[in-house]
Amino acid sequence: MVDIFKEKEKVIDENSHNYGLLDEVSIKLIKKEEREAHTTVLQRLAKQEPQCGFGELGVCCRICYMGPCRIDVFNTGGPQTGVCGATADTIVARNLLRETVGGASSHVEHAQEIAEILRDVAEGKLDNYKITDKEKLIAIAKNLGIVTENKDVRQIALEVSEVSLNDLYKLDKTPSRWIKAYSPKSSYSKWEKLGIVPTNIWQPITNAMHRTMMGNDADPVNLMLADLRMGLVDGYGLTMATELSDVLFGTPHLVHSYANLATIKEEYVNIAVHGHNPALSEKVLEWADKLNDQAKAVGAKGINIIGVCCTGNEVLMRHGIPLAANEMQAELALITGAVDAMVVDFQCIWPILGQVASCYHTKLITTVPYVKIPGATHIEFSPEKADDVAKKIVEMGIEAYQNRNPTRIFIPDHPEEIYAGFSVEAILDVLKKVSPEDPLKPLIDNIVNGNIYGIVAIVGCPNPKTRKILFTERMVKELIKHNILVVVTGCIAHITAQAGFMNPKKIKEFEVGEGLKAVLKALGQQIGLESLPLALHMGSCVDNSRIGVLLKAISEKLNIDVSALPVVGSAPELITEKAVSIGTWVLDLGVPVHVCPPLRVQGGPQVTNILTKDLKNLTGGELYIECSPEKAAEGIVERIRNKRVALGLKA
Ligand code: BF8
Ligand code: SF4
Repeated sequence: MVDIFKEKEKVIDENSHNYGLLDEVSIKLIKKEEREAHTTVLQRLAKQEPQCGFGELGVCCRICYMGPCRIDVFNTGGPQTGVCGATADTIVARNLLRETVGGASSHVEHAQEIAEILRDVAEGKLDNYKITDKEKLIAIAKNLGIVTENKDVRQIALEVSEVSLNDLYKLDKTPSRWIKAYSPKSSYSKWEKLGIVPTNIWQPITNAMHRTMMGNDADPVNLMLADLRMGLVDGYGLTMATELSDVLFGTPHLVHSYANLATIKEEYVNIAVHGHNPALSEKVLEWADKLNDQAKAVGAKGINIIGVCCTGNEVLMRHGIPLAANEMQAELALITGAVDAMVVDFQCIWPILGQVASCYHTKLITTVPYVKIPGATHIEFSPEKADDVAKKIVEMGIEAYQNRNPTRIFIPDHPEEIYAGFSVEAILDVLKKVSPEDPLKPLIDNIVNGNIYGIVAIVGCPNPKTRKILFTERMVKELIKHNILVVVTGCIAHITAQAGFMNPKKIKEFEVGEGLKAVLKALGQQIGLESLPLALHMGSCVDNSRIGVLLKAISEKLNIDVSALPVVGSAPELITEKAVSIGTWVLDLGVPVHVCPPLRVQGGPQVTNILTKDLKNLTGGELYIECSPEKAAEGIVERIRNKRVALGLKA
């Protein structure tokens, strides 16, 4: 059950590297890292293997000091309960809920920071940020039930920020306005029946930590309801963060750019932005522009900003900044020897970056008071100080550029061309060219006639375990053969960008179903491309909310449940608790969710049953665990086929 990645493994080299199917450039950089930094992700992974089977199955508990305890799920005469009497299912459910809390907390705190900036801008306390997309602000206000007539933009922004912050922290028990406004009606009524609609964010989070302490909730079903509620808290965070970021920094529209580490430019000062909060990266971009001449004065051709992980997605979507590296490639970016500064905020910043940066001239700069990394320079960011901080960061990059060691530079060739920026608004703009009055119609018609067999949202992370078998690339290749429209976010967007799925010119290199090919071509030509890309980049991980907005629109237009739509979510290379909480929200919405590596629930038969079977009758969601890319694609297509049959569509 646990040993899932055996199939394609190659021999492990003398430095504990199992390169699997990784490409030559990555292997070259990893070897360089071994020589120059004496650590690599593959080595660190190999040293952990075999990883703890109890942990993988979710039956290890260290919640109290009578433990740690673990359950013998194979019934070989070992313990069937922990010291306190907790069963495998209780332990699994408690662990899962705590994981989901970790992810949801990340997203709601992200949302809160953006909402506070909006409030301060509206109150006139911050003049270094502005309301960029007024139209979107008004649309959000209307969604939230705020009257907009005869009010100026600032007043509307203030009311939106107040509703948002109040929604997060209010004490009364009225339902959250954001959740109500942004959730598909059919899903919402199911949540009401289950009694899982949150009224704020702090209470479910506090309660989850409380109830999972030793000696509290031991009922797996009750715990799973709390888990589903936590998924809604997460969805809240995602949606608020994305919508309000669009107001402040602009709603994404079609952009042309490049992907992979070849976007690092030797003759330029290279500054990498890494993390999640556009409040920081937007300012770094601004100052890179202002200080370009300063970079020229020290002999560089200018400043080149490159994007890493989700911040990379944010600045790509809004400004066309190159998508250089996913989370796992962040250290490889440093290994090129040509990144002069890497500035980070929160989430997905591996601690190893401090150690690796110290082997080069690179300045690693942390900016968030609760995210400090040994070996990094800390310059505290706050929206009030944003300009000073961003200026200082760019200046540090320019200074570091002068300390490069030219003998240590290796930058790969051939950046991959990409088109991105597919917010819901951008997708609708394309569709409006075909059907101005009813933009969803062409999309729905093509789903009905089978040109588009279904939609699969592929989201989440680049796990070294699954990178070695190129899980995402292989799965996408199978899906597009079956006329599946693929939308992507997060680090999966980096992976698909690097693999050529966002380059319309490369469509001919893949085996693509005829229906899908025709639709992408027809729509792409409406906006001057030879085709839309095979993978539509919808943004960062918080931008998964854009997929939620689209699902709501389709389901309400057709007046059918989200769970009936031929749509599946997949996190094929899951790493973080955030991916778990996003997946939980998608299950809440009523959409099947494929994952690999397996969610750590398989040691709890009751919990596994709830997620893989019972949920279908509750929200319509279904957890699907499969760790062969081809089989996963098959299972996903089968689920879509079943939904089509149930709708009476061509199977
Ligand atoms: O939030 S995809 S590794 S960077 S968790 Fe992290 Fe996963 Fe990347 Fe963005 Ni999302
Ligand atoms: Fe063991 Fe129970 Fe304590 Fe967990 S809570 S460590 S199962 S005694």
